[in-house]
Amino acid sequence: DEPLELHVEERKRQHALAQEHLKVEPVEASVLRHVQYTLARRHQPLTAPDLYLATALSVRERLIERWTDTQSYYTTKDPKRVCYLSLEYLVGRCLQNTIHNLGVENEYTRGIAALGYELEDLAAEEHDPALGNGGLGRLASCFLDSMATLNYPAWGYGLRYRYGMFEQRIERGQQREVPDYWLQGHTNPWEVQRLDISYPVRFYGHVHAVRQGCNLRYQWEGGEIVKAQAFDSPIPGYRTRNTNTMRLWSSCAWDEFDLNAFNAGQLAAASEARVRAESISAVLYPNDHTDAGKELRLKQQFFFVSATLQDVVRRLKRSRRPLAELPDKVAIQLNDTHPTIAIPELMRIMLDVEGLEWAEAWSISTRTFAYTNHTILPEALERWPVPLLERLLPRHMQIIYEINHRHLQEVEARWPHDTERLSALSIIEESFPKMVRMAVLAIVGSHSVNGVAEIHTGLVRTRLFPQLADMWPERFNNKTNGVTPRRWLLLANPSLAALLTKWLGGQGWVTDIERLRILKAHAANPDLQQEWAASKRVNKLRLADYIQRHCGVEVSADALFDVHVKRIHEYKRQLLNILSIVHRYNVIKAASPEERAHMVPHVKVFAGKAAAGYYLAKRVIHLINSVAAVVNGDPDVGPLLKVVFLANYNVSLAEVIIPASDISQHISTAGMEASGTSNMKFALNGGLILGTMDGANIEIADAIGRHNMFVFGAAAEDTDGLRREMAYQPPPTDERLQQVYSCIEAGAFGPASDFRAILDSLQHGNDFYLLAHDFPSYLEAQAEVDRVFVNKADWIHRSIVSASCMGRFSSDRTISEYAANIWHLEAVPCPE
Ligand code: CR1
Repeated sequence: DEPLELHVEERKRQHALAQEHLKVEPVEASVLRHVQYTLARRHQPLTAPDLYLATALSVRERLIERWTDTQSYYTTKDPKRVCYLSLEYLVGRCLQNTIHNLGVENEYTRGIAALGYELEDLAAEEHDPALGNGGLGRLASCFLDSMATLNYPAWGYGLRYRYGMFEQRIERGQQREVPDYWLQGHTNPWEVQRLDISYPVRFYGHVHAVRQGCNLRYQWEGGEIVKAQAFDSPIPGYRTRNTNTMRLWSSCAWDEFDLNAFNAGQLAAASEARVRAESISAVLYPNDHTDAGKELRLKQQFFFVSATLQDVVRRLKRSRRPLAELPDKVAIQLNDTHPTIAIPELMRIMLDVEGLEWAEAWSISTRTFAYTNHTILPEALERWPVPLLERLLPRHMQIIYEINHRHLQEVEARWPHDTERLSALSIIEESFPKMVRMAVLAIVGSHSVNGVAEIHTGLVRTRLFPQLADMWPERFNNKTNGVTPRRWLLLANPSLAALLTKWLGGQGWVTDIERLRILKAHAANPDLQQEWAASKRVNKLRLADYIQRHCGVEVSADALFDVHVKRIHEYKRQLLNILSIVHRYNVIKAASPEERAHMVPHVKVFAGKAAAGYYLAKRVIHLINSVAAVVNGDPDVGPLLKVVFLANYNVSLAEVIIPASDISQHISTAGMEASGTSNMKFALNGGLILGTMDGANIEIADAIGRHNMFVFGAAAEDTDGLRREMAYQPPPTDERLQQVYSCIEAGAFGPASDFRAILDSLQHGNDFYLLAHDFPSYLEAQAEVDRVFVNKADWIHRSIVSASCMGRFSSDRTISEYAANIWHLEAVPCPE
């Protein structure tokens, strides 16, 4: 017999061989291995859903190697990390994103083809996880992509909702909400349940004071304990080994089952606690911009924040560091006010659990936290009733009072006897009941407060929190949003991506979109123009096909594709758009055949969800669909005007729509859209913008040249004055707009009663959103669009110039700014 050592050596050799084999295992073999051994479907015919899952599992293996390497590298290096706290992520599909970031697209495209499928078709099998409402959640996901790509040691923390954003169906022209049980019916290959990582989270209970020497110490006790269970998703950077983690918490009962109750025959009582616990992470609040004002919502916020901070403190302790070093080791970014309760929770941990003194604890806390504001709409500024906080989080309410007391003392010292200032600066609003202003708490407790576009940051300083900006001017800063060129160009627009790679001599642009600027000098080059137009056409055909399949409406790729997609909201003014479409319809109907022959054919594309309880927004969806039905069925109009509403707007649908636009609309009432991020995606994909001087439109216009954008409407600084003037003396309604009202009232698009609320808001309201006011200049801008569109060379020139000047709007730039100026973070590239 061979000596034992040799045997061991041989085993090692075999192991190494197996490892090697794994590495070079062809894609087909790896996918089939998963079909056979993971899915246990050896003898069934291959189906697309199975093959998608097997492919995802195969890709995941490669991903996990990098992930574990990165995490252990971070542990060894122990660098400063950033924790991005967000109650929303709009991840989008993962398969192709992962394949591209790993740089294995050729292998996988070929391998899947060998199995008789197209990779793209398999990718479409993936359910698009929608754990967010709109721009804010999608921004968080773009940020995670950039942080990984730039090799920043980063964690995204959030909630793993069982039901994400509702699925929107359009029935009889109206929105119906269907629950989105995104986890049902399949395993999610992009997450790993960390059974070893869970924390208790307490609610309710009482505060107990104990004397310690000459000090009082407080203890939060009793109440209800819920378990936070970690689910991790790898976030791969693009062409780097670094793979970060998005950790989402799921709630479950602390004691799986109350056995005593069960034994006593109280079956229902025994599972009650479980149901209550699970309800915390059950559903995303599908409210865009409104404070849900629900106890459950506050529970969600605290649940996610408490688990996250326990995780952060545990990691610090594992590296044997005292809490005093927290700000050197961790930066915590609060994505809007939703995670603000983290400030009193960190204070509680330091004071009550770790025994620190207030002054030190406060210094640690403020140096750790930074806050991003995403809106100035008053309805979105969260305020929690004091009685609710006292009941749900009694110790936190005490701490908030103490923070406020010390804060107001500072105010009093700087501005003695200024009661007006004191009440404006107070964290507590003296209403009935009293309210905690979460934004004020966030600002008082952070070292940085940022807005998301220049105009927005200005308004945060001057309109929203002038006294706070006065007190701490150095705290306020701007970080204009950005979008990841990986998902929004490389993945969503393969034909344009190929063109860029060819013209820019390589794929370097994917991580450095400033390089697109080179194209500007070639914008008039006929070869480039011709390829550019061909690429746009491919994307328009793809969208036309989608429209045909989903709405049964045939549209021509020669028409001007005019797109308005985003959450349905009064301030975003989808209503203004559909009213102008009714006007266009009237003009076409009144035109002679000769005149019609000179008109530019339009395809008007709408998509977006309305919050379930937002009555007016839902009426607008109904109006759009009703107008669509009449216009699309009118033989007089034919191809000159088509109107479609695409149901269930989400990341995947955006990927089809955005590359296909000629024009996209970003027409919020000036001063109301904080930034917008889809405007960036459209422009990056060569679409031109029809917009108001609002949010990031202003900076985009600066970057691409204002003459390359179609701008209209009141300016932000004039809106208040205009409203006052109009209230004093209502101006006459534009004749064309009056005619549009009359059509709707006469029942041209169905019973006028269906649209009564809309008409009332327009005719008897005070035109708060300046719809009537902006209508004439909006029509003028549209006429200009039509004039330019007929000159193909001019149009393409503008399209190339604007895309090529979009370098500033990569989320890579945004994240570099956060890292340098707020987080003081260094890149930690993981060696290959
Ligand atoms: C803003 O409305 C911005 C995103 C991301 C939204 C939008 O203009 O682009 O945030 N705000 O910064 C929001 O959802 C709750 O506030």
